[in-house]
Amino acid sequence: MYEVFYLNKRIVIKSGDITHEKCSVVVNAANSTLLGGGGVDGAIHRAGGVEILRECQKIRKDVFPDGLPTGYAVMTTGGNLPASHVIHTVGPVWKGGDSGEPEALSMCYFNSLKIASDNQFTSIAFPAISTGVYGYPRDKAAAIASKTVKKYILRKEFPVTVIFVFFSETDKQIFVQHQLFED
Ligand code: AR6
Repeated sequence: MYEVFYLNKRIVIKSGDITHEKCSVVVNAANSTLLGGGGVDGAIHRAGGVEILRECQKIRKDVFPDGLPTGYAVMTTGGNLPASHVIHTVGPVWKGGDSGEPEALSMCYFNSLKIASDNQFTSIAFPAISTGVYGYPRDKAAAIASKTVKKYILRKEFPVTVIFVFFSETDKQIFVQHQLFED
């Protein structure tokens, strides 16, 4: 289906399977164990292979023995994915919106973008973090994601392109209706 662009085409909105995305780095909506799960996490580990899991296990052992906190992000190889790397971030579980969920979700995007710019990656693809099993309402998540990404990339040269990959056309449309890139 057709793609939607914002901010001089530095933002691309599309639907599809993020594991097929040919970009520098894809973001994984992980859980704090970093050891895999369902949804996009399961798909990334399946498509990327065991090398990703091995690096996640090493990060757990060496840096985050108690698990990766919500809002944090870490990077591994992309294994067999077209993307060379994966950034794993832990989104907030939706509890009604008054438990710091917006700030935590914004941190996921900010910390992932920071890793991408520190590594001078040209392109990064995000799934709709927290909007699956973790229950974050898609309209509210769209506002947070777009505001955070816009603010970041207008100040930075890298990543040049930020791709939002939605699993369905409907999810893409909800995002487009609630994004704040043009504000
Ligand atoms: N490509 C793009 N988007 C996808 C794909 C895919 N292959 N698969 C699912 N989505 P979720 P969360 C969308 O549940 O809410 C896992 O078990 C999906 O439609 O994957 O952050 C983890 O291990 C939804 O919009 O992540 C954690 O335990 C979005 O990705 C927990 O789920 C996120 O849905 C994290 O929950």
